[in-house]
Amino acid sequence: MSFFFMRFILILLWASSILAAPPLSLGKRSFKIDRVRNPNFKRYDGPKELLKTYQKYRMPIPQDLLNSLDDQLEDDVPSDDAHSETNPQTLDLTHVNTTARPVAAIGSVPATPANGGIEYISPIKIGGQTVNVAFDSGSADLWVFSTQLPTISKIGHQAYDPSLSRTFKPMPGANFSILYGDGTGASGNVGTDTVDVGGAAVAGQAVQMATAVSDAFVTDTHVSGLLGLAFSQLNTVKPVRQRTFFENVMPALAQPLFTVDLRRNTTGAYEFGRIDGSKFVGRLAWVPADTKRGFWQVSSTGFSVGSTTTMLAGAAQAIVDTGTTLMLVSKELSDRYYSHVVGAKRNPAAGGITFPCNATLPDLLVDVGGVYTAKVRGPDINFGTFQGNECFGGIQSTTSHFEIWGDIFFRSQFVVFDGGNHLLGMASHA
Ligand SMILES: *[C@@H]1O[C@H](CO)[C@@H](O)[C@H](O)[C@H]1NC(C)=O
Ligand SMILES: *[C@@H]1O[C@H](CO)[C@@H](O)[C@H](O)[C@H]1NC(C)=O
Ligand SMILES: *[C@@H]1O[C@H](CO)[C@@H](O)[C@H](O)[C@H]1NC(C)=O
Ligand SMILES: CC(=O)N[C@H]1CO[C@H](CO)[C@@H](O)[C@@H]1O
Repeated sequence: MSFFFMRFILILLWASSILAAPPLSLGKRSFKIDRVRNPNFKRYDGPKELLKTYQKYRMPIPQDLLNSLDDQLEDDVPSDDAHSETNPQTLDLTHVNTTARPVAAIGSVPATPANGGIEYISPIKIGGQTVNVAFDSGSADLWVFSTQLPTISKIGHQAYDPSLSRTFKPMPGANFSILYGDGTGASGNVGTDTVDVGGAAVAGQAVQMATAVSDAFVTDTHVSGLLGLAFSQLNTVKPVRQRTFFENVMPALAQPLFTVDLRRNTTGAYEFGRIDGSKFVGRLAWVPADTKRGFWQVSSTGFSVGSTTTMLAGAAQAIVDTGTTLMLVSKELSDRYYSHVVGAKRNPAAGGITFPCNATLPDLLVDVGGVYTAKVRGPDINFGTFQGNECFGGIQSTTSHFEIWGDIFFRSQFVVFDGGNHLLGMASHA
């Protein structure tokens, strides 16, 4: 039924552009994408995830981590020059393209998270073609594998073919190059097409078509692109930065927000335009998000560990990032936390904290915005086996002055990203 409806919308769109009719309005609706656990399980690679996070945010990398990853690094570390592509910029929206048009539609799309929860993937439709992408609240590019890639890079992937789309339009002279830092980068050219995310659709959305992707993306056949949910000052399209899917669809949504429901073992969801009250317990706490650097950033006043009720002071700024697996916190917090874990140590072979896999992990309570205490459940902080009986910590220390709260944090929290009011809403998962 939903599939039928979506085709109906596309045909209407096509017709309406021919007749130069006013924009189609179907009223405000909300949309949902289910996310399910991926059966293809990959060995957990904690050090690699840690490196990815440091590099995504251009943080200093500890020497022992570099040593532990010696072989991979030779191929994967991009140059400083390349890094500057993703350098957070000051707010300047004057060069952002604003001609895309949100279109209300309805439907839902099945989704498949990958690699045992290291990443979560969701299918989107571009010009009617399904592509599985990872949603990333820490970046602002929508790029996908395209048929322009060399055949060998496309094996096992869904490559978007603009020549088969009636709604595709090239954007002459535009190009992009994004490097997340771990070799998971892409570059190519740009066009626009109708992008449908579980029923929420934008006509004329900028779609960045890869003509080159890094090996790490080639080998990860679960993911054929990324959909950035941060703000467009981080977008890498040149000469004119492009607005994100969420920025474009927001005016058509019942509420100007999306919600993130990521779970360790069970199906989760991204929803656009509505808050599903059955997904969380109690009331949502609303926290102002600082978005001036293009990220969803919150402040934290402190934390506590386990059943200790006294919060320890420790002011921090944190970027809330669905595209990062681990949770990077201040060294002070990390040290305090692991002082409660018997056998936890900085493991030179891992370049991060490991502990005996049978260790009991206490909960971490972390303040958000001075108004909410998020409980990160102990068992969720075990990222998985590193070597033998040593497990890699899902919490590691930042080497920068800000923290990155990735999927380890989301496993216990239902999070609302309110783009209309620049707020984050949080509550414990139901
Ligand atoms: C702006 O976007 C529209 C469609 O969304 C596209 O046709 C146009 O080429 C873009 N303009 C620039 C300067 O990027
Ligand atoms: C990308 O576009 C910019 C601005 O139009 C241009 O200066 C640059 O040479 C282009 N890069 C490539 C690799 O085509
Ligand atoms: C964990 O396993 C080790 C070795 O098998 C054992 O010595 C230790 O007592 C166990 N610890 C816990 C908390 O079960
Ligand atoms: C039902 C199920 O898959 N449970 C798993 C949830 O994740 C933990 C940690 O990876 C496993 O130990 C459980 O078996």
